[in-house]
Amino acid sequence: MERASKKKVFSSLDSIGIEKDHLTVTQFEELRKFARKKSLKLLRGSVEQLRSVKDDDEISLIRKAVSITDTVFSKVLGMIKPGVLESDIAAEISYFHRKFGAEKEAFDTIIASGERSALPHGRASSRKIGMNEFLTLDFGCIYEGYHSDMTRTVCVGKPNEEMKKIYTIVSDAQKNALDVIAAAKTARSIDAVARGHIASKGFGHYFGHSLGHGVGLEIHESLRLASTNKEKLRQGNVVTVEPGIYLPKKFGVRIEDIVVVRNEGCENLTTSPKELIVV
Ligand SMILES: [Mn+2]
Repeated sequence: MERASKKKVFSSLDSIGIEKDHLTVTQFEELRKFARKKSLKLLRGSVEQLRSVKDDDEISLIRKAVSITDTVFSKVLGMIKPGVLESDIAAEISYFHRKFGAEKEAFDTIIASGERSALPHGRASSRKIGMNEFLTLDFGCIYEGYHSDMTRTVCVGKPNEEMKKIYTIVSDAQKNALDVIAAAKTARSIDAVARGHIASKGFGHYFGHSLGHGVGLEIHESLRLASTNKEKLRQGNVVTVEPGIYLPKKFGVRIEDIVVVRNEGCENLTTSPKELIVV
Protein backbone atom coordinates (compact mmCIF):
# COMPACT_ATOMS: atom_id res chain seq x y z
CA MET A 1 0.00 0.00 0.00
CA GLU A 2 1.21 3.50 -0.78
CA ARG A 3 2.22 5.64 2.17
CA ALA A 4 -0.54 8.19 1.63
CA SER A 5 -3.32 5.64 1.24
CA LYS A 6 -1.98 3.72 4.23
CA LYS A 7 -2.30 6.87 6.30
CA LYS A 8 -5.83 7.44 5.04
CA VAL A 9 -6.96 3.88 5.82
CA PHE A 10 -5.43 3.84 9.27
CA SER A 11 -6.78 7.26 10.23
CA SER A 12 -10.30 6.03 9.49
CA LEU A 13 -10.01 3.08 11.86
CA ASP A 14 -10.65 3.09 15.60
CA SER A 15 -8.41 0.13 16.23
CA ILE A 16 -6.28 -2.32 14.34
CA GLY A 17 -5.91 -5.96 15.34
CA ILE A 18 -2.49 -7.44 14.81
CA GLU A 19 -1.83 -11.17 14.56
CA LYS A 20 1.30 -11.03 16.62
CA ASP A 21 2.46 -14.51 15.68
CA HIS A 22 2.73 -13.34 12.08
CA LEU A 23 4.25 -9.86 12.18
CA THR A 24 7.93 -9.02 12.27
CA VAL A 25 9.26 -6.26 14.54
CA THR A 26 10.10 -4.22 11.44
CA GLN A 27 6.55 -4.49 10.14
CA PHE A 28 5.21 -3.61 13.57
CA GLU A 29 7.39 -0.50 13.78
CA GLU A 30 6.27 0.53 10.31
CA LEU A 31 2.63 0.04 11.26
CA ARG A 32 3.05 2.04 14.45
CA LYS A 33 4.22 5.04 12.47
CA PHE A 34 0.87 5.21 10.74
CA ALA A 35 -1.50 4.22 13.46
CA ARG A 36 -1.97 5.86 16.82
CA LYS A 37 -0.31 3.66 19.42
CA LYS A 38 -3.48 3.15 21.45
CA SER A 39 -5.36 1.83 18.45
CA LEU A 40 -3.14 -1.21 17.97
CA LYS A 41 -4.44 -4.39 19.56
CA LEU A 42 -2.20 -7.42 19.76
CA LEU A 43 -4.13 -10.58 19.00
CA ARG A 44 -3.12 -14.16 19.35
CA GLY A 45 -5.22 -17.06 18.08
CA SER A 46 -8.31 -14.94 17.31
CA VAL A 47 -8.21 -15.44 13.56
CA GLU A 48 -7.27 -19.10 13.98
CA GLN A 49 -10.28 -19.49 16.28
CA LEU A 50 -12.61 -17.96 13.68
CA ARG A 51 -11.04 -20.06 10.96
CA SER A 52 -11.54 -23.33 12.82
CA VAL A 53 -15.22 -23.32 11.83
CA LYS A 54 -15.52 -23.80 8.08
CA ASP A 55 -18.42 -22.64 5.92
CA ASP A 56 -19.93 -24.81 3.20
CA ASP A 57 -17.72 -23.39 0.44
CA GLU A 58 -14.60 -24.17 2.44
CA ILE A 59 -15.84 -27.67 3.21
CA SER A 60 -16.43 -28.24 -0.54
CA LEU A 61 -12.80 -27.33 -1.28
CA ILE A 62 -11.49 -29.62 1.47
CA ARG A 63 -13.80 -32.37 0.18
CA LYS A 64 -12.27 -31.95 -3.28
CA ALA A 65 -8.71 -32.03 -1.89
CA VAL A 66 -9.55 -35.19 0.06
CA SER A 67 -11.10 -36.84 -2.99
CA ILE A 68 -7.96 -36.13 -5.05
CA THR A 69 -5.86 -37.74 -2.32
CA ASP A 70 -8.19 -40.76 -2.19
CA THR A 71 -7.78 -41.19 -5.95
CA VAL A 72 -4.01 -40.88 -5.68
CA PHE A 73 -3.95 -43.60 -3.02
CA SER A 74 -5.83 -46.01 -5.31
CA LYS A 75 -3.36 -45.21 -8.11
CA VAL A 76 -0.18 -45.81 -6.10
CA LEU A 77 -1.36 -48.99 -4.38
CA GLY A 78 -0.52 -50.97 -7.52
CA MET A 79 3.11 -49.94 -7.52
CA ILE A 80 3.90 -50.87 -3.91
CA LYS A 81 6.05 -54.00 -4.01
CA PRO A 82 9.34 -55.33 -2.63
CA GLY A 83 12.37 -53.62 -4.15
CA VAL A 84 10.64 -50.31 -4.90
CA LEU A 85 12.17 -47.32 -3.09
CA GLU A 86 10.13 -45.29 -0.62
CA SER A 87 11.15 -42.20 -2.59
CA ASP A 88 9.73 -43.74 -5.80
CA ILE A 89 6.30 -43.98 -4.15
CA ALA A 90 6.60 -40.38 -2.89
CA ALA A 91 7.47 -39.21 -6.43
CA GLU A 92 4.41 -40.96 -7.89
CA ILE A 93 2.19 -39.41 -5.21
CA SER A 94 3.53 -35.98 -6.12
CA TYR A 95 2.94 -36.60 -9.84
CA PHE A 96 -0.59 -37.95 -9.41
CA HIS A 97 -1.63 -35.13 -7.09
CA ARG A 98 -0.84 -32.60 -9.80
CA LYS A 99 -2.23 -34.84 -12.52
CA PHE A 100 -5.59 -34.88 -10.73
CA GLY A 101 -5.76 -31.13 -10.25
CA ALA A 102 -4.02 -30.34 -6.97
CA GLU A 103 -1.72 -27.32 -6.75
CA LYS A 104 0.91 -29.30 -4.91
CA GLU A 105 1.48 -31.54 -1.95
CA ALA A 106 0.34 -30.36 1.46
CA PHE A 107 3.60 -31.40 3.16
CA ASP A 108 6.62 -33.65 2.59
CA THR A 109 5.15 -37.08 1.96
CA ILE A 110 5.79 -39.69 4.63
CA ILE A 111 6.57 -43.13 3.23
CA ALA A 112 7.90 -45.34 5.99
CA SER A 113 8.49 -49.04 5.41
CA GLY A 114 9.53 -51.89 7.70
CA GLU A 115 11.22 -50.66 10.90
CA ARG A 116 10.89 -47.10 9.63
CA SER A 117 7.10 -47.36 9.96
CA ALA A 118 7.74 -47.00 13.71
CA LEU A 119 8.82 -43.40 13.00
CA PRO A 120 5.68 -41.23 13.12
CA HIS A 121 7.30 -38.65 10.81
CA GLY A 122 9.43 -40.86 8.57
CA ARG A 123 9.78 -38.89 5.37
CA ALA A 124 10.34 -40.98 2.27
CA SER A 125 13.94 -42.27 2.19
CA SER A 126 15.95 -44.28 -0.30
CA ARG A 127 15.10 -47.49 1.59
CA LYS A 128 13.92 -50.37 -0.56
CA ILE A 129 10.56 -51.78 0.44
CA GLY A 130 11.00 -55.29 1.81
CA MET A 131 8.82 -58.40 2.02
CA ASN A 132 6.29 -59.13 4.79
CA GLU A 133 6.44 -55.67 6.29
CA PHE A 134 4.25 -52.66 6.90
CA LEU A 135 4.37 -49.51 4.81
CA THR A 136 2.86 -46.29 6.14
CA LEU A 137 1.85 -43.61 3.64
CA ASP A 138 0.91 -40.17 5.04
CA PHE A 139 0.24 -37.57 2.38
CA GLY A 140 -2.07 -34.84 1.21
CA CYS A 141 -2.49 -32.04 -1.28
CA ILE A 142 -3.58 -28.43 -1.60
CA TYR A 143 -6.62 -27.58 -3.71
CA GLU A 144 -7.49 -23.89 -4.07
CA GLY A 145 -5.64 -23.18 -0.86
CA TYR A 146 -7.25 -25.96 1.20
CA HIS A 147 -5.44 -29.03 2.46
CA SER A 148 -6.06 -32.75 2.61
CA ASP A 149 -4.22 -35.18 4.88
CA MET A 150 -4.55 -38.94 5.07
CA THR A 151 -2.63 -41.94 6.32
CA ARG A 152 -2.92 -45.60 5.49
CA THR A 153 -0.72 -48.46 6.59
CA VAL A 154 -0.61 -51.37 4.17
CA CYS A 155 1.15 -54.72 4.37
CA VAL A 156 3.61 -55.79 1.70
CA GLY A 157 3.51 -59.58 1.69
CA LYS A 158 2.06 -61.44 4.65
CA PRO A 159 1.36 -59.85 8.05
CA ASN A 160 2.25 -61.89 11.15
CA GLU A 161 -0.09 -62.25 14.14
CA GLU A 162 1.43 -59.28 16.00
CA MET A 163 1.07 -57.03 12.96
CA LYS A 164 -2.58 -58.05 12.54
CA LYS A 165 -3.23 -57.49 16.24
CA ILE A 166 -1.73 -53.98 16.30
CA TYR A 167 -3.54 -53.02 13.11
CA THR A 168 -6.87 -54.06 14.61
CA ILE A 169 -6.24 -52.08 17.82
CA VAL A 170 -5.43 -48.88 15.87
CA SER A 171 -8.38 -49.40 13.55
CA ASP A 172 -10.76 -49.94 16.49
CA ALA A 173 -9.34 -46.91 18.33
CA GLN A 174 -10.08 -44.77 15.28
CA LYS A 175 -13.55 -46.22 14.84
CA ASN A 176 -14.39 -45.61 18.51
CA ALA A 177 -13.26 -41.98 18.24
CA LEU A 178 -15.19 -41.43 14.98
CA ASP A 179 -18.31 -42.83 16.67
CA VAL A 180 -18.25 -40.20 19.43
CA ILE A 181 -17.22 -37.07 17.52
CA ALA A 182 -19.97 -34.42 17.60
CA ALA A 183 -20.37 -30.73 18.33
CA ALA A 184 -20.31 -29.73 22.04
CA LYS A 185 -17.97 -32.58 23.04
CA THR A 186 -14.56 -31.52 24.31
CA ALA A 187 -11.51 -32.14 22.11
CA ARG A 188 -9.82 -34.01 24.93
CA SER A 189 -12.77 -36.34 25.46
CA ILE A 190 -12.42 -37.53 21.85
CA ASP A 191 -8.66 -37.99 22.24
CA ALA A 192 -9.37 -39.95 25.43
CA VAL A 193 -11.62 -42.45 23.64
CA ALA A 194 -8.92 -43.47 21.15
CA ARG A 195 -6.12 -43.27 23.73
CA GLY A 196 -8.17 -45.24 26.25
CA HIS A 197 -8.74 -48.06 23.80
CA ILE A 198 -5.05 -48.30 22.90
CA ALA A 199 -4.06 -48.15 26.59
CA SER A 200 -6.59 -50.85 27.50
CA LYS A 201 -4.75 -53.18 25.10
CA GLY A 202 -1.42 -52.38 26.77
CA PHE A 203 0.03 -50.06 24.12
CA GLY A 204 -0.62 -46.65 25.68
CA HIS A 205 3.10 -45.86 25.77
CA TYR A 206 3.37 -46.38 22.04
CA PHE A 207 0.84 -43.73 21.00
CA GLY A 208 2.99 -40.64 21.51
CA HIS A 209 1.13 -37.91 19.64
CA SER A 210 -2.29 -36.33 19.85
CA LEU A 211 -5.29 -37.81 18.08
CA GLY A 212 -5.76 -35.14 15.45
CA HIS A 213 -5.67 -31.54 14.30
CA GLY A 214 -7.72 -29.02 12.40
CA VAL A 215 -7.13 -28.76 8.65
CA GLY A 216 -7.95 -25.89 6.31
CA LEU A 217 -5.81 -23.13 4.86
CA GLU A 218 -3.00 -24.69 6.88
CA ILE A 219 -2.17 -28.34 7.30
CA HIS A 220 -2.15 -28.04 11.10
CA GLU A 221 -4.53 -25.53 12.62
CA SER A 222 -7.17 -25.17 15.29
CA LEU A 223 -8.98 -27.33 16.49
CA ARG A 224 -6.54 -29.81 17.97
CA LEU A 225 -7.77 -33.14 19.28
CA ALA A 226 -5.30 -33.35 22.14
CA SER A 227 -5.45 -34.69 25.69
CA THR A 228 -4.78 -31.16 27.01
CA ASN A 229 -7.39 -29.32 24.91
CA LYS A 230 -10.57 -28.48 26.83
CA GLU A 231 -12.14 -26.60 23.88
CA LYS A 232 -15.49 -27.83 22.65
CA LEU A 233 -16.00 -29.05 19.12
CA ARG A 234 -18.29 -26.95 16.94
CA GLN A 235 -20.34 -27.74 13.88
CA GLY A 236 -18.09 -27.03 10.89
CA ASN A 237 -14.77 -27.89 12.51
CA VAL A 238 -12.72 -30.03 10.13
CA VAL A 239 -10.29 -32.32 11.92
CA THR A 240 -8.08 -35.33 11.32
CA VAL A 241 -8.50 -38.49 13.38
CA GLU A 242 -5.19 -40.35 13.36
CA PRO A 243 -4.36 -42.76 16.15
CA GLY A 244 -1.17 -44.79 15.86
CA ILE A 245 0.96 -47.37 17.63
CA TYR A 246 4.73 -47.32 17.07
CA LEU A 247 6.85 -50.25 18.25
CA PRO A 248 10.51 -49.14 18.09
CA LYS A 249 12.75 -51.28 15.86
CA LYS A 250 9.72 -53.30 14.79
CA PHE A 251 6.92 -51.49 12.97
CA GLY A 252 4.20 -48.91 13.33
CA VAL A 253 0.59 -48.44 12.27
CA ARG A 254 -1.33 -45.20 11.78
CA ILE A 255 -4.71 -44.64 10.14
CA GLU A 256 -5.90 -41.10 9.42
CA ASP A 257 -9.14 -39.69 8.03
CA ILE A 258 -10.54 -36.15 7.79
CA VAL A 259 -14.00 -35.48 9.20
CA VAL A 260 -16.42 -32.56 9.39
CA VAL A 261 -17.93 -32.10 12.85
CA ARG A 262 -21.74 -31.95 12.83
CA ASN A 263 -24.26 -31.32 15.59
CA GLU A 264 -25.12 -35.01 15.41
CA GLY A 265 -21.91 -36.93 14.85
CA CYS A 266 -19.50 -36.26 12.04
CA GLU A 267 -19.11 -36.73 8.31
CA ASN A 268 -16.04 -38.65 7.20
CA LEU A 269 -14.66 -37.10 4.00
CA THR A 270 -12.02 -39.79 3.47
CA THR A 271 -13.27 -42.80 1.52
CA SER A 272 -10.13 -44.94 1.07
CA PRO A 273 -10.57 -48.45 2.51
CA LYS A 274 -9.40 -49.13 6.04
CA GLU A 275 -9.37 -52.90 6.32
CA LEU A 276 -5.78 -54.15 6.28
CA ILE A 277 -4.71 -54.01 2.64
CA VAL A 278 -2.20 -56.68 1.65
CA VAL A 279 -0.27 -55.91 -1.51
MN1 LIG B 1 -2.32 -35.32 10.00
